[in-house]
Amino acid sequence: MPRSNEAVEAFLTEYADLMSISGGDAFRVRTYEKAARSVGGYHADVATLDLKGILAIPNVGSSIGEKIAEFLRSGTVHQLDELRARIPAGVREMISIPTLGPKRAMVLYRDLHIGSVGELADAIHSGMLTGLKGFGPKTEENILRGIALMQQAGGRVQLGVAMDLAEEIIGELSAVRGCSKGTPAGSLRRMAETVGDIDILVASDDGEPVMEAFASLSYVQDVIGRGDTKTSIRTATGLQVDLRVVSPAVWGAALQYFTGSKAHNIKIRERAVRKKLKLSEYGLFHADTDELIVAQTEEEVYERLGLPWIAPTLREDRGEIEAAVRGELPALVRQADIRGDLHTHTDLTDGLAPLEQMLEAAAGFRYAYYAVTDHAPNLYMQRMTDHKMLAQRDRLGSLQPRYPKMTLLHGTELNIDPEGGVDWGPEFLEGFDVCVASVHSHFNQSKDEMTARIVRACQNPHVNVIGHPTGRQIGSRPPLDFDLDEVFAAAARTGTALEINSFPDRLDLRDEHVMWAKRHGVKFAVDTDSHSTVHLPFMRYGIGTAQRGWLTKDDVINAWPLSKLRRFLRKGRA
Ligand code: DGT
Ligand code: CA
Ligand code: CA
Ligand code: ZN
Repeated sequence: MPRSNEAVEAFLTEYADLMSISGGDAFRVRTYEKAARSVGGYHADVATLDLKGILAIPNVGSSIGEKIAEFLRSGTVHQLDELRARIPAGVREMISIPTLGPKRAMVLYRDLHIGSVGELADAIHSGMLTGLKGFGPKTEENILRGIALMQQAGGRVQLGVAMDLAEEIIGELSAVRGCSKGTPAGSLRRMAETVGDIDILVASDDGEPVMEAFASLSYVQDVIGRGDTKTSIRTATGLQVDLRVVSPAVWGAALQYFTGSKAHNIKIRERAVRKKLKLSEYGLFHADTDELIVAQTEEEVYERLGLPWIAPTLREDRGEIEAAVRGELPALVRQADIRGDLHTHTDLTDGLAPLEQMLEAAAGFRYAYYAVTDHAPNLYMQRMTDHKMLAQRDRLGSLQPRYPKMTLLHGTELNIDPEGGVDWGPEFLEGFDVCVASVHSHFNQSKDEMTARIVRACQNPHVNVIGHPTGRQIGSRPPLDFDLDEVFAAAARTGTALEINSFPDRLDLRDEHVMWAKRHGVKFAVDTDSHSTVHLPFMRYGIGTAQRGWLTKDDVINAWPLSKLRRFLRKGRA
């Protein structure tokens, strides 16, 4: 997603929150929220648009359009600055508690003069909120959980945010003379779900111009440290970026070193020591003579240690070195193996782009098949009806001839009700090519109820994929509480795939759970859950997660040829 769209989405969202907390008109607040989402999902980079172009974005009217133009011109919007000045920083921080929300934050501030996250936690613990309208014990518990989630996130950012910024920076540094290559390293290269800081490695025999270019990038707020081989900066959003510049001659050793993880590297270095070798970011050396053996490529470094190259996504010391020794590393699923996406939306429900646009964009990925899975009727605010669903199916059929190489599948995303039932009965469900089913309500059932609910959904002969199985949202919503072993066993037994939702704030199932589910024999669908064309590229994050869970293409149903996929989707039905 273009960074300027993200920045505009963030300022519109903040504006809506601050309006809401200062008692602004609810309808106007909603208008800004809608516009924020539209800009975030818009296919073109807003920074390249004139006012007329900006006003063509859905849900953007003239007053919002002018604010966007002002923001793009000057980096700020005066009405937003005024609101920020009126509302104390502590209260603004309270809004970001995912389980509180601006309205309740306003009540607490106005009626109880609670002005910070810390004061709020104290107030709950001391019983100050007891009896306050709209704050039952359950709500208080939720707020405390939200505060804990926020503190756990502890300044780490989501993979998608970090990757976008890293790739932009690498793009700019690649243009510097003498710079022969650049790549993300650290947790980013390992595709970890969150990133503490961004590490970038660049190869050049002349570090100075690269450091100079880096320190003067537009995102730089502070230069934390600057040297010949390493410079660290902090961006305006508080994210640290470490840049290392090494000679191309030692690229492989440096890349191995700075990719980590620390735990993986410790084991690798121990292995070197046992072979009377020494490994550093400058190369692999004989321990006694300090003579350089290899440094140029990672492959050489691993090979000289008696190992095949190990993919960065595996380097977490979860058994990859032992597997490498035995010659049993998995042939990891790659993005090129993916033949289609099985969970996507259009503007018939809460997607932002019309069907035609989604299909055009999907065709750009050279998919062999593509499923449209709009929300089913029980998610009431989406206003789905049987009639609309069938009309969409007809439209999809009539668009099929445009895509001779991409089979269009008609699906839906069902809602798993509290008892494990779904929106439609078998006759209607039979008409879909693929059904995703997800939990979208009643998140707080007991563990036993939640387990039974999802197991029952797996037992439904028409449910093919459990969407975002744990429902967690990184940094904002905790996972559902259910017995993972029971659900994994049920999914494997019934031929129900579990989703790896590629949305960077979900990545659900997460890596460890993927590994765990695979041991039960579960199959997976790596899907984007796209609500806009700009979400389709999120597939790479789902693939990263699948690789971190040690999956091969045999484990991933949307890496299969259509005929094999279709058999799986029948679930043994005639
Ligand atoms: P993060 O930033 O918390 O998401 O995780 P990483 O893995 O990116 O950690 P970071 O940024 O501290 O360091 C990047 C890599 O550099 C790390 O994975 C291994 C290597 N590295 C950094 N400092 C050390 C160190 O003191 N000892 C060793 N063995 N490796 C280090
Ligand atoms: Ca890092
Ligand atoms: Ca670092
Ligand atoms: Zn969805």
